Amino acid sequence: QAINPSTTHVAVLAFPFGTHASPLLSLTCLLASSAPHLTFSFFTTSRSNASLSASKTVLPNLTLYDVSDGAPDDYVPSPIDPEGEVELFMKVTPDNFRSAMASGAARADFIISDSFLSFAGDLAADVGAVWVSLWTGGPCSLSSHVYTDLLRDRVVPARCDEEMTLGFVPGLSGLRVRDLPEGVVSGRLDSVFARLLHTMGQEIHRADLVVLNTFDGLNPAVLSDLKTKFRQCLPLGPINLLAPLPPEPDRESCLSWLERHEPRTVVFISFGTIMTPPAHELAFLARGLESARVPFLWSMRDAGRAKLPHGFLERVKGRGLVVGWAPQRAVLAHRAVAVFVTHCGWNSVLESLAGGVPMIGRPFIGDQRINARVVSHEWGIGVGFDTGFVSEKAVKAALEVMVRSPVGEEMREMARARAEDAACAVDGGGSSRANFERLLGLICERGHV
Ligand code: U2F
Repeated sequence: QAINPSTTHVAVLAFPFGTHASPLLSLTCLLASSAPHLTFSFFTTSRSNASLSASKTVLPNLTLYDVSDGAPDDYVPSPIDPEGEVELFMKVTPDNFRSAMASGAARADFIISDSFLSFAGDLAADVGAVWVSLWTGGPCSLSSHVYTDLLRDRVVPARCDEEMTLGFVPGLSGLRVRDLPEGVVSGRLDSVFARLLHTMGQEIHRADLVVLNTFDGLNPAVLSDLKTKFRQCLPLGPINLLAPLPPEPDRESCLSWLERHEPRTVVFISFGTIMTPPAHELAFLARGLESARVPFLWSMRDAGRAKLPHGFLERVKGRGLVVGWAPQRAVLAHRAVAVFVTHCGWNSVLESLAGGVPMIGRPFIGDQRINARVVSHEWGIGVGFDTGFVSEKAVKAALEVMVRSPVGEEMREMARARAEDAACAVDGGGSSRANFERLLGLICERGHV
């Protein structure tokens, strides 16, 4: 598509793994539909483009482009080595983006990138563009990467107490060493992800604007500290409410199944797009669900089904529905759902919060432990299994507390209050809506920050 050089051109660069590209594309769709006279180009890998539901949105001023994923044609991603494909992809950056940008579209006036892609700062500088960096996770995990050097100085893994709290980092006093993403102070500090995130934490302040998928008031202390670190910091989330995606198809009739249940009685279970818990934990969870005798909806990929206890699906027929994919946002907004058993990926956390649903967290990797701790200890809307589902009895007890006890009801009340705050933030006059308008205004005026 030929682009008129006098039109402002916004190039958007996505990180194509996990649920990173999706919030970036929904924000891009909202910008493009709000500024029909500007041109937007969205760059990600062909597989990522194909998987994005918003990619089916047709906007005359938004074009999606494929960039190379660096993998050989016959490459099959390994479920036990998710870093493998990230490594292949990172090896071909930034040239894959540079060549796709050169072949497809006019010079960019704005580059909006996933914060993981720190090289976008140089790409923007090369062409004199404004660099907008979007952190798709929560503010506490961003802070752990911005303060990685300080954390490494203070926390010596060999001698450190995992329970030590992080009071020396502004806003993180409620977190413990054990909550930090691997690669910050523990695990392999030279892994692809550890290096990528360390660089990100050092480079992000160069961005003209940092956009966050959170809202004012949700984690006030850490947010006010981050605001001092960046030239401009615009929290405009939850993006799932600000710029809602088209509804997910409900191929396995989850919503009509939920309709048949009383309000706040169903347990929803999903561990996101990357993780499947180990077999022994799935067995504890399945048996806990069986013995608590609660209705449940479980989104489970094929890898999980094979690990379920023998005869489980037959025994729970009628009470439990196990599906390959659920329309999660709509499920969490449904009044029948009482609690969400989650890995605490940031999108899932925000979707649960938006639906006023408290959580039972079983975090695995990256930012998930921080998110789980924030949910349970800072917002008070969940309980956590941070060392895994350890027994059927523990699972049953957590389910009973969350579904049937006054404690669970109290947490639902608090979650509903958070949901109202989130809805107000994106509503007209709310802080996230105002920050979105500010971003839009800057882009429309081709303004420099
Ligand atoms: C990575 O997270 P994930 O992709 O594993 O998890 P989430 O951020 O929670 O996003 C999962 C999305 O998939 C949707 C769900 C979320 O929007 O609504 N979904 C669905 O619609 N139906 C299903 O049956 C199952 C999921 C990473 F692992 C995390 O640590 C990060 O926090 C995250 C964001 O950076 O990316």
